[in-house]
Amino acid sequence: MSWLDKLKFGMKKTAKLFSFSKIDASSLDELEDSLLMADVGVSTTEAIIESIKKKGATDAMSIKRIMKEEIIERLKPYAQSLKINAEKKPFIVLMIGVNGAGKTTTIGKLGSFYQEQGYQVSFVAADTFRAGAVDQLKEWGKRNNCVVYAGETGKDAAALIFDSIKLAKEKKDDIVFIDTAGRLQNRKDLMDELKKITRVIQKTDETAPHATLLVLDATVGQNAIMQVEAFSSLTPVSGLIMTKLDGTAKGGILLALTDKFHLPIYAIGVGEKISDLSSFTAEEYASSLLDG
Ligand SMILES: Nc1nc2c(ncn2[C@@H]2O[C@H](COP(=O)(O)OP(=O)(O)OP(=O)(O)O)[C@@H](O)[C@H]2O)c(=O)[nH]1
Ligand SMILES: [Mg+2]
Repeated sequence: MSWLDKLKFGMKKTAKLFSFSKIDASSLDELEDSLLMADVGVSTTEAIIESIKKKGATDAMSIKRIMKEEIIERLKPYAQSLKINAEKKPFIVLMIGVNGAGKTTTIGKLGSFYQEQGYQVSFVAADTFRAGAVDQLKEWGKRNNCVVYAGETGKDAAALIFDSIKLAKEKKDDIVFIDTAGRLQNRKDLMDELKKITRVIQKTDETAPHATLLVLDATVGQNAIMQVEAFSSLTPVSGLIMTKLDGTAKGGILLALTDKFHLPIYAIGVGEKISDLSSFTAEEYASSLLDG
């Protein structure tokens, strides 16, 4: 299955919410409910409904067309790719997010993506909190045949990162992906640790981290909004990665997120395999929602 098929297949549960055939006076209310249920968010939902009313659309075909146009227009500015600035050597990418969002898996996938483009990539196993986390990243390192800088579980993550960046500089790595422990906003100790991590990274290069990617699990729906708020309050987030779009009824959350935070979506995850990462395009996303 191509990634687009996977996305379409995965988004079926979300798309189902929009599969209407007959339109009458109550349909727009129904559509409004469906959009909210798909976690599209209030403001985007209102804009879509307004647009349908303004354009006087009454049949299912033209309503879908208007919805699609509206969605593409809203998402287009945020469909960006992560640009690697070659002047930064290494280009330091910090991956953050709550437990289980898909940080480690996404690093594995991104490593493969950038290596294929000729970059020398390495990983830093800075999740020194969860037992097994270091081995999990080492597995991804093996799959990619790339270096994984690691220490022992329980040791200070910030110190490990500092040392690893030094090594990466010596080895002339082009891109370093730093895996971090999953943390929820109620874990003040871990949230403070993240601040420390960014401070320490800045000591190696005051312009670093050159990208801080917040990884979000699309299946959590509206909760993703709180996650962006919590992480952004600790450290500047440069962009989002949405994982698990291969099986969610809440795929509309992308619209709510971009609308509220204006952050680029650098990639989307559509499965657990190394190749299950794709760049995000507004057209394909809208099509996966509406074209069935
Ligand atoms: N279906 C699907 N599963 C995914 C995707 N991305 C990650 N996963 C799965 O989600 C689970 C958690 O992924 P991890 O990469 O370990 O998540 P993490 O954020 O590193 O988790 P912690 O380190 O525990 O905070 C794993 O079983 C992954 O295989 C995706 O895009 N689609
Ligand atoms: Mg992890």
